Amino acid sequence: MEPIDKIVADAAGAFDAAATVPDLEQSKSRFLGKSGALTELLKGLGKLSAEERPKAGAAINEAKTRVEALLQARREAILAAELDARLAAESIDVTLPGRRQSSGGLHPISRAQETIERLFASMGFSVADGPEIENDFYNFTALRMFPDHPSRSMQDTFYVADSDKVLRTQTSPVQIRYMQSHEPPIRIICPGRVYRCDHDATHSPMFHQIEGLWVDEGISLADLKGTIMQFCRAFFERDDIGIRFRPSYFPFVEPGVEIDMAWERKDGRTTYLEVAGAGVVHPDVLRNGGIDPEKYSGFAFGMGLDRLAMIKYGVNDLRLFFDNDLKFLRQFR
Ligand code: 2NL
Repeated sequence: MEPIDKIVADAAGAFDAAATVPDLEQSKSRFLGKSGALTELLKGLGKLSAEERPKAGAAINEAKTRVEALLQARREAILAAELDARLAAESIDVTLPGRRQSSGGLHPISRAQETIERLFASMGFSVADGPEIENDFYNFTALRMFPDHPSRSMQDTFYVADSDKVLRTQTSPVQIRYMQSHEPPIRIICPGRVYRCDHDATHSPMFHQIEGLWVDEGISLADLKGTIMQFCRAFFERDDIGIRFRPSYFPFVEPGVEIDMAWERKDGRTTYLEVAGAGVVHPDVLRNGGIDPEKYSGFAFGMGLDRLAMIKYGVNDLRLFFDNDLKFLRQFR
């Protein structure tokens, strides 16, 4: 091999061995730099004879062109390889599903409560609320549940130690407070959390109640029946629902009733579901609320919100509402 061809071959080998552009520039100077192999050859031209010189010069220039072409080819190859590596490392799979911001939703109990508030609002009822930690007077005494009254032992109450405070066992205390601070006509519903020492498939120590109260001149059980019927038809979204009263006892009403809702099943038979306890407000309870029972009368009712939600949404175990299992809760979004 001619020395000049050896230089070109050496350059090709050196360039191929360079892994990065800086490495490549280092190798370049060995061949094309100030004291590079080809530059040295050019410097030697002067020692040649006049007739040898053009041929040798042309050969050196041709070698220089080849080395420069090799250098450029290798430079492009290195840059292309670096780009490929980056593209592979930083690639984005545009076919992957996006990461969505998941949206929350109302708990089914809250949804049922809002629906009920809206329905009663359309019948002229306001929403009232009050403390969940009550004192003995508002939770029991004002409602004619005296210290030795069986009603107090009927419900196992959470008492706050060394005080007359209890976790309210129903939302009636809100209604007593409301009567004390408002003149009739009074038309309110009181939704909220209530507490009793009870825990099984159908009882939770915390549950939700909605009580209602309508006090005005001449209010009777007929108004109660119409109100509850309207409510049930709107809430359960069917107009074939009937209402049945059964006599019952609650110390805060006289007379007292249990209200059953009747509806046609698919097989044509009528089923009854208990939806509320209710009655005509006892005169002493009106008095405790600062209202004259000679002038005014009223009805009151109490419904279990959790139970109404179970019936409406077809839920068969009360505890599902309180387990906070997202698979269950997402069905109601
Ligand atoms: C039930 C029974 C009832 C009431 C609640 C009430 C409130 C006042 C005066 C009179 Cl301030 N009554 N509330 C009346 C009868 C029944 O609830 O079984 N609820 C789930």
